[in-house]
Amino acid sequence: MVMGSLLQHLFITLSCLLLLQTLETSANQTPKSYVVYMGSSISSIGEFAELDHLRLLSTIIPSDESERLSLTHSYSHAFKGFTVMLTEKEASVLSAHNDVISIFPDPILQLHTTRSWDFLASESGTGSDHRSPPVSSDIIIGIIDTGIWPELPSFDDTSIGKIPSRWRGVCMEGFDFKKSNCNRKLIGARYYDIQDDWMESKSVRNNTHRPGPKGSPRDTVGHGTHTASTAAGTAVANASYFGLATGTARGGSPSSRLAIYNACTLSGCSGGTILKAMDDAIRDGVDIISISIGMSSIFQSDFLSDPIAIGALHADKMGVMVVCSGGNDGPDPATVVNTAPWIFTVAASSIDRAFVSNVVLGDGRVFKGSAINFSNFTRLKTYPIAIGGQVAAPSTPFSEASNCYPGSLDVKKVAGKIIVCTDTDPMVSRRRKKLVAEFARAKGMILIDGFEKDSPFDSGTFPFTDVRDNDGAQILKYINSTKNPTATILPTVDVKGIRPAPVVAFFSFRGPGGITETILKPDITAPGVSILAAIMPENETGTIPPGNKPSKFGLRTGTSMACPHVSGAAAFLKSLHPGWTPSMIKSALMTTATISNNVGMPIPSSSNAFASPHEMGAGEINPSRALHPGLVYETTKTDYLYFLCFYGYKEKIIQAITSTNFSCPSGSSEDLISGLNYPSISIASLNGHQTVTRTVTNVGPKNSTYIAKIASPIGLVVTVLPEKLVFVKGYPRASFSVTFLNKSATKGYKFGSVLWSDGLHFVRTVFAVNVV
Ligand SMILES: *[C@@H]1O[C@H](CO)[C@@H](O)[C@H](O)[C@H]1NC(C)=O
Ligand SMILES: *[C@@H]1O[C@H](CO)[C@@H](O)[C@H](O)[C@H]1NC(C)=O
Ligand SMILES: *[C@@H]1O[C@H](CO)[C@@H](O)[C@H](O)[C@H]1NC(C)=O
Ligand SMILES: *[C@@H]1O[C@H](CO)[C@@H](O)[C@H](O)[C@H]1NC(C)=O
Ligand SMILES: *[C@@H]1O[C@H](CO)[C@@H](O)[C@H](O)[C@H]1NC(C)=O
Ligand SMILES: *[C@@H]1O[C@H](CO)[C@@H](O)[C@H](O)[C@H]1NC(C)=O
Ligand SMILES: *[C@@H]1O[C@H](CO)[C@@H](O)[C@H](O)[C@H]1NC(C)=O
Ligand SMILES: *[C@@H]1O[C@H](CO)[C@@H](O)[C@H](O)[C@H]1NC(C)=O
Ligand SMILES: CC(=O)N[C@H]1CO[C@H](CO)[C@@H](O)[C@@H]1O
Repeated sequence: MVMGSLLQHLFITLSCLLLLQTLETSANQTPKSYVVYMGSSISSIGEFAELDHLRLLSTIIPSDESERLSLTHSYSHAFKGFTVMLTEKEASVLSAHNDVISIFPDPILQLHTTRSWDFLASESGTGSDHRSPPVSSDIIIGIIDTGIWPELPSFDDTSIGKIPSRWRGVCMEGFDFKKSNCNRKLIGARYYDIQDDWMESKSVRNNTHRPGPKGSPRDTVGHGTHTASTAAGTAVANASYFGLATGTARGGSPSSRLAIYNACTLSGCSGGTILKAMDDAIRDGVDIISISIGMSSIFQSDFLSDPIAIGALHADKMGVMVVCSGGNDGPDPATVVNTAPWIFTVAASSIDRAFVSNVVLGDGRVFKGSAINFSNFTRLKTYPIAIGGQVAAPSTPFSEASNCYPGSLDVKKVAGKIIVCTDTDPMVSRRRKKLVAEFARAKGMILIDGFEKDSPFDSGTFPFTDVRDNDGAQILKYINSTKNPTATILPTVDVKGIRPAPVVAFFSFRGPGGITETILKPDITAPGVSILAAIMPENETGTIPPGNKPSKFGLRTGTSMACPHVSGAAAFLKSLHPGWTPSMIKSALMTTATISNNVGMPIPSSSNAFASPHEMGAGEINPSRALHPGLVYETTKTDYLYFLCFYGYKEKIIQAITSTNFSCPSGSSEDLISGLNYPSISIASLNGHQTVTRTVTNVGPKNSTYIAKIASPIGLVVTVLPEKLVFVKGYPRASFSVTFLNKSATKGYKFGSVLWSDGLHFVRTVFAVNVV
């Protein structure tokens, strides 16, 4: 009814716009999906906003294409805007409209599991005992991901209390998903049904083709179930992946509630849909939003054309914390995504567990390999072994066959042998190499020094292992030295207590930020290699050891797995400090992060003996220490608005974002961002000297005195003023300045820290200074 009268109204409006129509019809362009962002939402009445949006749209879409007057999404709770199909020309016309802050093509965002979709292994958690009190908590974590498999024991609600009365969300029914699938743990579930339309990028949206048969909160990918259980899964004893990584599996905050927003498919997520899920989650009443998804590091856009950054800005404004993974495009510098200062950006590290699958040669020598396989080989029987190049298909170069490229192996020569492949070309993933070997009927495969060696590859029942370069050389030498070389690959065993750990993972993105270097990114590191958590039970043949049922737990790797560790830790802090704002929680986790590993040395990365803050941010999360940080940095809403001013957005735009008459300070420039009250410091270009100020809030004992200790890099003089902060009752805040002076530094980034301590608390503020 409403639509009918609206369309009539639109018709009248449109007849007045004859000129514009003619212009538009002549533009023979294919409409595609655009996100239109219009700033803060004043009214929270959704349908009115939608009508407003349609009215606006009717001014630019020609009347003979009125079927295109249809919004894919309308945002109205935390912010205003919509997603719609437009031609490039229409988008350009709309961008000039007064109410429009930004308009950008709906980007494709990626799930942040490892590039090759390897299924990996290990134990969740950080080894600390912070999760011990199993109290029921009312903290709600919103997971924007691929949905949920609700029947798993990780989502059992037996020991959990009533649903918090402030919860305003819903449990949507869908394909194979009933209201009864929600419970006191899984308190909400929504799904968004536009993906198919969007993925096929249909030129005209077909409105009769509404929710597809698969529209459901149910996870058909596995990613969302894993991240949700990592953040807040109920403790499950005796969890394992077919006997590997056995232990109690539990989320970072097992007592918290989960609200599920299924916004993605295996091939990715529409930015407009992520934004819709964020708008819903904020309205529903979540405390924390966890997003293990992001744009490509190659095609990053500015903060107001990035759906996650837009949604997170408004979330923060409403007191909702947003935690994101920073991507898996490491180890190249400046590959971090989700870098806005109001986002908590998480890097990934290994834990102290490895999966060992050894190679035994015919001459009895044993070489250590890394992989997860459920092979039925034993030490007693060996198989012929050959280098890929020795079993090459006709007219295939030796090097291609040695890399086990698709189509490079000769089935007749391969069948029954274990094949040794090298990995000098990262473009062909080990998953594909394994398929190539398997297809050629190899008995097994040994990969020498795989690029993805950080994370053990799950080859299912196919015997596979990844060996280091020097061991690989020995194996090759053995093959050359014998007429009938043989070998076997032993089934995987897991080894605990691996040292050193953690290590910042090879795949984990690196800083500095590509959009601005004035905020240090990543913020923090958490476990992301071979994490054991709930998975959707998979039936694929070749992945399940014979005689087993599909596993309820699985091993996954990526910054996707690190992000929910931090979301869970934040929920844990919030449950014990309900009054803390998102920035206080973030500060507490950052300034108390661990920087040494399990052998008492600085945490390394896959590439360096000491991981730099561009690799690990403030360090590895330590939730129990974060409970009592002593001092915290409160980054205020005004700090974030100043950030937008300094970054270069016009005052008018910032006023529209906030619906206030906010004014930017005079003399805005990007380097001033370094002076905002962030829990770390980044100076994008130090030319001589620069001073930044910070203000800390005492959340520890009322009367405390803190003394500064500075760790300066060589060539820089770093001074803190005052060097002593005295807090008394009633005066919980104190400010200080940090001055960086180039004395004899070489060009490039230098790192260090300012450590405030009262003898009980250690508040570490890490800095990165680029000397130019
Ligand atoms: C819309 O989709 C439905 C179902 O796929 C189809 O039957 C119908 O013909 C389509 N309509 C248009 C206008 O394409
Ligand atoms: C866990 O497994 C062990 C050995 O298989 C068994 O003894 C124990 O009872 C199990 N515990 C639970 C809680 O199922
Ligand atoms: C191992 O399993 C394969 C098929 O999965 C089977 O063909 C083979 O005979 C088994 N080998 C042993 C030693 O059990
Ligand atoms: C093995 O022999 C081949 C040729 O016979 C040679 O090209 C290769 O370098 C040798 N590899 C090793 C590791 O000795
Ligand atoms: C797995 O396969 C079994 C038997 O083929 C079937 O009963 C079960 O429903 C399947 N499970 C899933 C999750 O597809
Ligand atoms: C800003 O708006 C507030 C009320 O919203 C008003 O009191 C104040 O005078 C305005 N300030 C300016 C500079 O316009
Ligand atoms: C804290 O300091 C204030 C002012 O110096 C003093 O009056 C008060 O007794 C002190 N409290 C404690 C617990 O030391
Ligand atoms: C730092 O200062 C020293 C001494 O003034 C100077 O020699 C050096 O070139 C400066 N470093 C850079 C990178 O400009
Ligand atoms: C982890 C795992 O399931 N390993 C198995 C590999 O295969 C051998 C032989 O079949 C089993 O004994 C292991 O349990």
